[in-house]
Amino acid sequence: MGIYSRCILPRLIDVVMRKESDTAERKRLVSLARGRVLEKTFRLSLQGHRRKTRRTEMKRGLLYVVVGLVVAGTQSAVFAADLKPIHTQKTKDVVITLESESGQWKPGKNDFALTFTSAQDKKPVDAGKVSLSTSMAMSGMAPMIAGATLAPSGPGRYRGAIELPDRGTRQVTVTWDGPGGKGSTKFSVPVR
Ligand SMILES: [Cu+2]
Repeated sequence: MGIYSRCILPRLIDVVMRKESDTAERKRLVSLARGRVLEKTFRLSLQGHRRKTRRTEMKRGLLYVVVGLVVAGTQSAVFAADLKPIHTQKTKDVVITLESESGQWKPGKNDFALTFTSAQDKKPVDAGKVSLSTSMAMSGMAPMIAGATLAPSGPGRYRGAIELPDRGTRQVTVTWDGPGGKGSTKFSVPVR
């Protein structure tokens, strides 16, 4: 977690995302931004903003909102046996099902499960190292990106959690690399 969730994420939600009227100002500042302190210093003077951004090492113009969560082992109690599908993605070799208790993603923290089954015989597939990331295009700023690291929780089954700061459709990318093969696929999921 750290600085992103403590400082940047709340600011992003309060300052940037709920104020459509600030679009022009936001664009101006984003073009001056050199890094991650952009949102923290949003309300300070431009002078202060420049001084602070100069200290950062990230590239000019980049604004990252990256929240990676590893929740292996700590969330098993959260899940009941019954999960509802959010999305089913068929690829050539595997069928991937994204599930959660409610069957949909909402703003905030979302626990979810991913299952991999063979497209041929419907058996669980050991997908090895699995990752899931989401991005959302935002006007006037760099895309919002959030990622989750997944932990195995049974044959062909993985669990993770992701923090999604706001509503809107996410482009979801799932990648896997295991004895059953490797691959990646994209689909979209609404957050509502
Ligand atoms: Cu967003």
